[in-house]
Amino acid sequence: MRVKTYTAETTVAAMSMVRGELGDEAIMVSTRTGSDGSTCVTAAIDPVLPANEDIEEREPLVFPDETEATIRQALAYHGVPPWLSSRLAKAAAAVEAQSPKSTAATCLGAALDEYFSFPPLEDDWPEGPLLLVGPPGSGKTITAAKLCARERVANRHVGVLTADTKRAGGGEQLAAFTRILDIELGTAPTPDDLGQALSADVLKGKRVIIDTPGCNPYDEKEMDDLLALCEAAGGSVVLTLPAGGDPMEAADMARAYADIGAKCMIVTRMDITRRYGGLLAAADGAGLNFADVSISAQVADGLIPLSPLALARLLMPHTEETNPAPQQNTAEASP
Ligand SMILES: Nc1nc2c(ncn2[C@@H]2O[C@H](COP(=O)(O)OP(=O)(O)OP(=O)(O)O)[C@@H](O)[C@H]2O)c(=O)[nH]1
Ligand SMILES: [Mg+2]
Repeated sequence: MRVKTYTAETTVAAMSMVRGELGDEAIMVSTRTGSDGSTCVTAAIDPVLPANEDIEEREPLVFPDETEATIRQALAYHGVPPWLSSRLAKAAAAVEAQSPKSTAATCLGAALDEYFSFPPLEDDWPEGPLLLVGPPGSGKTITAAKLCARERVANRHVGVLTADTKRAGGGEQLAAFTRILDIELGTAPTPDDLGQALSADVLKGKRVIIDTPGCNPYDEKEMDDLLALCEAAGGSVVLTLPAGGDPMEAADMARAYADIGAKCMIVTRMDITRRYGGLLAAADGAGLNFADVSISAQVADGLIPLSPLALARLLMPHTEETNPAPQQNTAEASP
């Protein structure tokens, strides 16, 4: 995205500079009055959109209200794609219009709640076994161990299987945790094995978690094999996706997993990420619900549910709660 700040004596003159250089497609990011009374307008334009992106929401240049501008600016920092940022900021501004005393984070929280779903996995356990899928190293095995630990602590019956015999030590990594939790780990590398394991009496009435091998989402054969495992399990497919990373890449990956049945995602590595545009782009692009998030590599730290307000607070500048309308003049300002 190309972001530029224009300074002129009047707002009209600054807007005219924006239009002259960036055109009518430019999106307002922020406005501020300089110490000398001049007007600084920060505007952004994204280059050529990929052919498959939804462009219906591109709007002509308008002055958003303060909350809308603040939220757009915060979302630009996180790399949220402009069309999504625009929708969220407008929805947040509409919330503010109804309750003007709300902070920008509260308004954004309400907008996120409108656009996304946040069912917490523990309370909203899906039908059938839960398969954890995702690109290599995305946190499937640690997440499986965390889910097992949570079920154990809650005194629920839990079963666990691994289909990951592809990578040396793949099963052993999970076995190290299940031994401590005193849960038997079954191995089911093929769809047939998985079908048989799941029909065994020992798993009846249990919440069953299945760890799968890391798959390249762009490799047709690997994804076909993973789809066969998902079909054999007949359960719910949950994507584990690390936060951070390029938002468009995250959206492409998420779509590939949605194509094999993923309906929700557990976002991992929230603790080592500062920019969250990728997780919004993934949920938006693939129509995924947010389940829990992982904020540590330690199994004992578990998973935590994500609420729209918590996500909004992560997205907004930390000064926002005490100073509801910070005005910064570049989209690169840190939150
Ligand atoms: N900091 C941090 N590290 C994490 C988190 N989740 C997973 N990790 C680390 O990420 C690495 C990969 O995690 P795994 O659970 O092995 O990932 P995987 O998806 O099972 O990997 P493959 O089976 O090889 O595809 C490990 O070093 C984990 O400790 C997290 O939330 N925060
Ligand atoms: Mg693994």
